[in-house]
Amino acid sequence: MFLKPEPTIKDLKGLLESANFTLDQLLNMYYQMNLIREFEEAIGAKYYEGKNPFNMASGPIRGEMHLSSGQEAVAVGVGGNLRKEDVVVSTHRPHHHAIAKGTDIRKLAAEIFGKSTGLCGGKGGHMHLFDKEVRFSCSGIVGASFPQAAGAAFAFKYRGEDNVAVAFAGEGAANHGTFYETLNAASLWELPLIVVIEDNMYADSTPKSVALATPHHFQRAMSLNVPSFLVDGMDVIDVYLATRKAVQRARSGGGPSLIEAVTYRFRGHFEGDGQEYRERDEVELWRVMDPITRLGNRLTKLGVEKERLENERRKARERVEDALKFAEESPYPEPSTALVGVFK
Ligand SMILES: Cc1ncc(C[n+]2csc(CCOP(=O)(O)OP(=O)(O)O)c2C)c(N)n1
Repeated sequence: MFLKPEPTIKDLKGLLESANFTLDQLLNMYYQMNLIREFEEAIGAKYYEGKNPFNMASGPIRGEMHLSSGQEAVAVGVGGNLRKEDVVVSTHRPHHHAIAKGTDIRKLAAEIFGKSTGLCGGKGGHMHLFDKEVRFSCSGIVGASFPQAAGAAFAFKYRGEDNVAVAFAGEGAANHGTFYETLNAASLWELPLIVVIEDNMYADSTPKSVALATPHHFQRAMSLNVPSFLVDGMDVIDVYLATRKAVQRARSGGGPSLIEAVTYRFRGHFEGDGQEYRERDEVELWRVMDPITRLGNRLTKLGVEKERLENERRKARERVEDALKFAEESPYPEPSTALVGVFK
């Protein structure tokens, strides 16, 4: 387990001051992380409606479902450094990245419910989100985010735009050939690419210890001359500050970086996963490092009243309730539109 020790309050204040990082920014991150957690937990609860006995083809949300509870700090720490024009390419576990990039959560929820008001008119579903507005996309193909984001980064460089492209991926995806090929090309061509590996230690049910020849992804990236950051993925400040350096480097023509964020998913690989591959105690141990509680505790120590934090949580919950209501009340796509927007 890699986690950085909790800074003392004096260290934390010094860090915020030296990094020119304000309390308001931290509070906004607290809100964003709560928004993601509330969204995911609400989707998780809805997912099980009508699935007794468990059947993926029944209920208001159908198909597979991969949630990211526990990994919010990675999405928010990275997203906090991005502009609307930057590109984010995500994976089969995409909701936290989409929300942190600024996707409208009503349209996101509607897409997950398969409704016509969704991001893709209800035809993509939870794993195939596409949001042209904020330049966000994802797919269920493990390892696909690397070359896709590199393509966007190439386009930015070619056009002389100072935008960056971010590829999120799990540690399992980093064993795919696309990881090496992309980092090699991006390093050679100095592309404004940031590869973020969310190392939650399991690829489906396979622990990283039996699949990776090195404990760290940055070792592999550095062999291709890609500067890398090893961050505590349960600490939004650590993720934010490392990403800031990577983004500055990319925007100023310095080329790609890798961020290795050590994190944990509190829920199974997919909803319905029996999770026999890991001990309950392990999950409980990681829950102690919950990134939202951790940031909340720091904010309290920095003088933010408990009521203010509760207020942020309530605002997040209300926005999620509104989004789910919108999604549930929206119509399904008309059968006559089944072939609209698909390759023929
Ligand atoms: C090319 C490809 N191979 C296999 C799969 C099946 N699959 C879906 S998710 C997954 C595990 C991914 O693990 P990781 O990249 O660590 O991401 P995490 O689920 O931990 O977020 C696998 C093998 C797939 N979707 N695509």
